[in-house]
Amino acid sequence: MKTILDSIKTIAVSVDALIQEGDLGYSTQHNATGDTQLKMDVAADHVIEEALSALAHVRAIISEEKEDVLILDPQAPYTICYDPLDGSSIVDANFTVGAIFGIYEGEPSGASLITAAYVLFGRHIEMVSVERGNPPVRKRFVHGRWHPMDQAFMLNDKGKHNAPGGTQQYWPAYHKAFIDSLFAEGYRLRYSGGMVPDLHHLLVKGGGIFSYPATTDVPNGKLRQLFEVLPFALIFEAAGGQAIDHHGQRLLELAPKHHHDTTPCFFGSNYEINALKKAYGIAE
Ligand code: P6P
Repeated sequence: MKTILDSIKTIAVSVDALIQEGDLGYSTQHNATGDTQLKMDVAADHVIEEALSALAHVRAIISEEKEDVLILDPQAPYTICYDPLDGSSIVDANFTVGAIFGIYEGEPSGASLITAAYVLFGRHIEMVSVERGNPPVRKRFVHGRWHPMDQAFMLNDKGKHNAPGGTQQYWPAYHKAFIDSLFAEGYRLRYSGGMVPDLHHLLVKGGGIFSYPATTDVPNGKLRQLFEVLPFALIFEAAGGQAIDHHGQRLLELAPKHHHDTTPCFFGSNYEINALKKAYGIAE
């Protein structure tokens, strides 16, 4: 696992250089979800594919930017699912974007996710990783070295920040009432449209809630299970928080039928997640 995480560290430097070069033009290609790809999306995906393909013990790699699975070694144990440039729609505004990696042992699912990592291409390159275990091994790579995260990035029981995703006009009424109730309690809005910085912000600030509900325009949610949702579910549970879907099921209990499946998702501190369950009529 160290080799894979060290490879992601090296990948981070290369992708950051692509972002700094800043070719914001659109390619002529579309990803599996139908989004038009930035040339930067395609270039970042290529960098990551090359780096991960050189690793041992990797059965397959699956990119959010590509329809198909790339099989490398059918006898190897690990499948790496990644979103090479999450939030590329906000990179032209010079917002912070990120990359997300899920390392699965066997068929990718919440249960087989063994390591999650994300990279932030912000003021400085930062990487956070969690290796499943009891306790989980949580590490942060910043300013050129790995830092153990004993008490850092642990969520308080209740936070102060509310990161509500999705198009509000398409939210169910009970979801809008829930979001408004948090603001009525004095929560501050912190939402950039980039999943990685928005969730990292909650981890750094000790809690709150990020929500991307089922909406009338995306009834199964927008965020992809294998590349985005499940890695952050592992990270948030390791930080003492909760990560559930709109039925109240732990996201780490999901098993997508297709590798591009999405899900409504909620990540956050216990108080906020329990309040959401109540608003959604989910029995505790
Ligand atoms: P919305 C970026 O496109 C992304 O996939 C995530 O990074 C982000 O959390 C979400 O979509 C934002 O979606 O519909 O709130 O703009």
